[in-house]
Amino acid sequence: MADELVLYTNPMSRGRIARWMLEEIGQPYKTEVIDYASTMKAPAYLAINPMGKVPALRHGDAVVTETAAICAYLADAFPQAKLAPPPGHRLRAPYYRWLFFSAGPAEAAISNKSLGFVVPPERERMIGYGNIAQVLNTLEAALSRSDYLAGESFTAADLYVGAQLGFSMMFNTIEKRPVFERYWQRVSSRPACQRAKELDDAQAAELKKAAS
Ligand SMILES: N[C@@H](CCC(=O)N[C@@H](CS)C(=O)NCC(=O)O)C(=O)O
Repeated sequence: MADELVLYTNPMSRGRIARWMLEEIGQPYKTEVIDYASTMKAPAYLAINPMGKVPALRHGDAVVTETAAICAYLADAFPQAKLAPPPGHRLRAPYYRWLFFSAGPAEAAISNKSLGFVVPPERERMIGYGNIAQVLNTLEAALSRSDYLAGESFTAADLYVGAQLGFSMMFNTIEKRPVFERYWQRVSSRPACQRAKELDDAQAAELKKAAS
């Protein structure tokens, strides 16, 4: 029997990105909702993710945390879904590049921007992302060159970068640049993204109803 896939998530979290990835993979999985006010910092969940944050994924006895790592893990664990260039392939270079760029510098830059934190210009050289304009210009240039970030087809890097840009534009954390909007439209119109959205929206509505 195949190892069980369990996504520890909350529909109002980055867990939405991990669910989208699971829908792309097309394997059966279960979700366990972790509640911000109770189970998130309870010992049972801290044993899975000591950060007390979602998402986390369990695959048999393997646990992966960090949304980008979950996406990369699933792409490699289920190569038949063709969501990553094979290990050793040259396209692995842009694939890693944009996945790590988005999970590291871009995520930090966008989070800091949403908090109104501006790196003093004289300190930019010691901050991995420099400044937010540099990050967004770099992504804009990469996305202007081709439809996808690693070769001619959609990969987990597009899923992760697309979700970050899409959600950030939705929450007005970054400006809506036409290149970002076209890219988000392209990747979010995928059936797996739509299914994940419906499932998470339904789960969010259930939680809201249960709380009222
Ligand atoms: N770097 C982590 C961030 C995870 C994260 O911050 N998750 C938030 C929800 S989007 C969370 O669980 N917050 C609960 C808390 O910190 O108590 C990732 O990419 O998965």
